[in-house]
Amino acid sequence: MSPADPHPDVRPDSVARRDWWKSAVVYQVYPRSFADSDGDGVGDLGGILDHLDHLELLGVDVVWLSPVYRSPMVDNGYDISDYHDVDPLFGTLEQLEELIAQLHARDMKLVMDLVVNHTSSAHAWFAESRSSTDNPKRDWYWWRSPRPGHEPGSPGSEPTNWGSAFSGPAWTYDDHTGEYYLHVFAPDQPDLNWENPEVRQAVYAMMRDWLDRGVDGFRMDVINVISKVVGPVGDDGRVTLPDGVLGGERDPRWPGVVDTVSFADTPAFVLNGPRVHEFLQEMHREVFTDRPPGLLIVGETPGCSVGEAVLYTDPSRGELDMVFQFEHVDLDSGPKGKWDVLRMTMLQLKQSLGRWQDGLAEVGWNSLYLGNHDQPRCVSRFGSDAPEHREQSAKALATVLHMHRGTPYVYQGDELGTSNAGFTRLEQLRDVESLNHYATAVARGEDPADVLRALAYKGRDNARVPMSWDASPGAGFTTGTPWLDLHPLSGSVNAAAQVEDPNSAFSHYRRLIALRHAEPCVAHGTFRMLLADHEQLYCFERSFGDTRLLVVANLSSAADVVPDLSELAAWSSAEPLIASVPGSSPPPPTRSPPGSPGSSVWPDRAVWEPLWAPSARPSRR
Ligand code: TEU
Repeated sequence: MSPADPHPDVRPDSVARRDWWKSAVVYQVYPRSFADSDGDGVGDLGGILDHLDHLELLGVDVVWLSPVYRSPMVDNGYDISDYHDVDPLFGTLEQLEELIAQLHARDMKLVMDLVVNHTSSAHAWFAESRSSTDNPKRDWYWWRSPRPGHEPGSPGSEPTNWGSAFSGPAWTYDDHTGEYYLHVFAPDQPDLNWENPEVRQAVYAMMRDWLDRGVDGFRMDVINVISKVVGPVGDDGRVTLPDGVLGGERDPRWPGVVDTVSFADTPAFVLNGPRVHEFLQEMHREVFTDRPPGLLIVGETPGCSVGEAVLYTDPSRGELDMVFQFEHVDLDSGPKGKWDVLRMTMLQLKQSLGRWQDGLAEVGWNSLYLGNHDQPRCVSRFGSDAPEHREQSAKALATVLHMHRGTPYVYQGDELGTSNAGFTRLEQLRDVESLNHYATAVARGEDPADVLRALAYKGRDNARVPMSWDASPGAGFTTGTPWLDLHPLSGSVNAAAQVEDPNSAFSHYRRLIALRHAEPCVAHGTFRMLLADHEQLYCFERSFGDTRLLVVANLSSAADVVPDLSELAAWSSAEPLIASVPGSSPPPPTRSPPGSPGSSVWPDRAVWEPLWAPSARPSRR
């Protein structure tokens, strides 16, 4: 290290070992919807193995595989009944091992999704726990007595007044032993009791087994929910869980979930709980210490503030490498929650992401995402999926995301500019969250058409529509009947139509990913927002040593918005590096010459439109 080196911690040798994921791009595969190799209409491991060329061509470094473990599939695999095996719906353990080997042979890594806040109610641990009040595993889950003075099992007799993220109370009564168990999500997803050291050791042992099998890390589902707020030990010798205030304020950190009309605000008792950092540090010690470098631990952390994220991702604390925060995907949630859809502005998006860039500039690291299997399609939400704008909008959003400081995540299909599915009927939906919400909201008197409109805009099935590989009748996804209808645009918006086309969304993603690999400024440069108050342009500067990059994206629907060059005067002679405008795409980027005055990712145009035409807006303010 030379004394003059301004970035001693990111020299290439240490990058290769420790911080490799700063210059990496992750691709999320939702196996059920990726590719079906056996014609049963459901995607599987064989389908993923068939499409590794697509991932390699795109240039991604890591595959995050949503759960393929044995599961009753109440929540499409986020309800795991056996952590050590693959569900037959998806294939076999041998195929998973084959996938690991083939990804490694192509210089890609595999990060497994892992759900350890809860198991499936069909897991053997839960069967034992449920069997009797004195079973050794009874305390592996949260069992509590009915509220005194109430008929056990009747509404109001739940041990606390917490609501579940998937509608209804967070407790389910089990008349076999006359007690309730806690589930922050569906009743089929009982929460593990992380207060119990045996639970934690069982989880760590299972994680070590997967690392021994060659996986390269984990995406830890709702990992900041594992520590609950507990009260003093009660008469039954178990710690008490406190009631919340009914009708109180919703916790602004997790507006996405929980009906606070009927229930107290659960997030206050389960998010970023008192022992979460202790548990994560223990997990890190027990699972990752003494392993060769090259592993990745990313935590899904709804309701995580910038301050919490710094704690979770400060390398010196040994917890997580990066987190998925939810602030920007809750900008369109109103006071009544996720389905109370608000219009948001591009300025809000910019301010939110900008705050996270600043907040993690010195310590910690951002995961960068605009969509995943739980979110609507990013082009329909943050851009415009109008026919005349969709492709440009998708590209511009990609430019903005990939040029931020952090590790970008591409959700399957986003690289094709896939939009929302345009659901119009309840029968088109499959997701437990959406179906439960519809039933609950309509039962309490909401207009079914309004409820459906909100589900069509924000429902998770949007992201779960099968991948469009080609224009054939099954979209190249299946030869059978797909478990969820194919995308209405699969005939034109598909991989086959895009991979060879230099102006496609796919090629644009390719160039962005290649630029991150080639240009250290993208991975390691500082971030500075420009034109911070501009309502149409998303503009920022990255800087690293002698290299500077300018990113300008017009996220409005107006074609003629141009930056005020007096503010960007220093850039007037910069060479465009990547542009998403058809016909002007430059060749794949190369590293900028040392000492060059600057390279730019300019100009980049796209669109920003109101999310809803006024007449169709399901909820407003
Ligand atoms: O999601 C947790 C989460 O907070 C939300 O995104 C959730 O999906 C819901 O949409 C809130 O409204 C994780 C998984 O990503 C999700 O697929 C699972 O359903 C959930 O945990 C339970 O395991």
